[in-house]
Amino acid sequence: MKEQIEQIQKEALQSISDATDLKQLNDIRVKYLGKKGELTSVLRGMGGLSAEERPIIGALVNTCKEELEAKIQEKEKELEKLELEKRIANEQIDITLPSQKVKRGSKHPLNRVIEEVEDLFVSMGYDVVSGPELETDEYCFERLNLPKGHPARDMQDSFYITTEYLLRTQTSAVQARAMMANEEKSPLRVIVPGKTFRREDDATHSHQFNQVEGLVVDKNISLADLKGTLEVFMKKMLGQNTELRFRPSYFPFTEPSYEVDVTCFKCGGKGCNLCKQTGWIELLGSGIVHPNVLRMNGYDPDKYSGFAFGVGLDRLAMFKYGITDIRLLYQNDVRFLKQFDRKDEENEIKY
Ligand code: FA5
Repeated sequence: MKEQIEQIQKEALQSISDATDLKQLNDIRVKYLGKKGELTSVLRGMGGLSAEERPIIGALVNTCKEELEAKIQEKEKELEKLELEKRIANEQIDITLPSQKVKRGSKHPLNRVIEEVEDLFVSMGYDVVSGPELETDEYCFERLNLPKGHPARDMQDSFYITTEYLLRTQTSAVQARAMMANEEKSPLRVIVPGKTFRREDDATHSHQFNQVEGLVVDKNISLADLKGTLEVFMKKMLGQNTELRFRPSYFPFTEPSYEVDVTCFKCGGKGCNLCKQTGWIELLGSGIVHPNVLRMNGYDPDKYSGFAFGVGLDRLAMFKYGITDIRLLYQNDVRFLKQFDRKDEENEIKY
């Protein structure tokens, strides 16, 4: 029996020393020291020994057990330390590696145009102001010389929410707001970019679109100021060779009034389906602020005059980027939007 114990001890010590992970070590513990383990079964077989042999063998088994337990504990610590080192090594981050490329979207063409327009006018000393998209009849029409029942209201097919509230059809609503908000009735120079809404839908008309309103009120403002401003504006946005056509028109809030057309970018002026064979596309409405509008909003028309314009920003984006259908601007088609990725913008965020 003594040899059997020594044999078990030898084998067990060898297995403990060979163990490479904690699971293996636990299996060894069960195999030799567990309830059904090899040493335990030796103890069970001691019944057949003589009274003299029993304490000797008993002591031998116990010493062997103690030695194996001590060795297992020692090995356990060693393996735990190794596993920790391995884990730390695996989790190590090489901070010198280049980072993964961050996937970024691109700026929407409309936002690009709005930002460009804002930058230009801010550089000319204008303030950028805003007003509500859900507007009152009073500000959208009445304060702009368009009383209830005025036939010119038919020029814009409106989305009325109640009899008093509508989705604003034009950023001109903010003309009245800006004049009313200026309590000192001092000179004004503002632009108003924003969403507008009308019941229209085709390749150049959307039910939701964007306009930028411009309003200047000061002493001695004339048509020359309006023309000069629009020339600078359009040439900056669409290129120095851009041709403008001032066409007499009618808006109840300006007198005289002009619609401004730009050469059709698709056919270069020859006539096509986009420009309805005219060679021109209408881009904005403008004029000299009507004295009634100045008066209704607290300015003395004998002292002050002004000019105003309202530009379709969607149309401007279409010109600038050669987009032939306005609806593309609202469909969020990634294939369309991806075309506006720009290298210089990729460098804006540095990692
Ligand atoms: C107006 O909205 C006037 N408030 C403009 C104005 C302002 C005149 C200040 C005088 C003084 P009009 O309805 O023409 O005018 O629209 C102006 C521009 O908005 C148009 O030239 C066009 O570029 C754009 N626009 C109008 N309707 C739509 C539409 N449904 N979809 C896209 N763009 C449109």
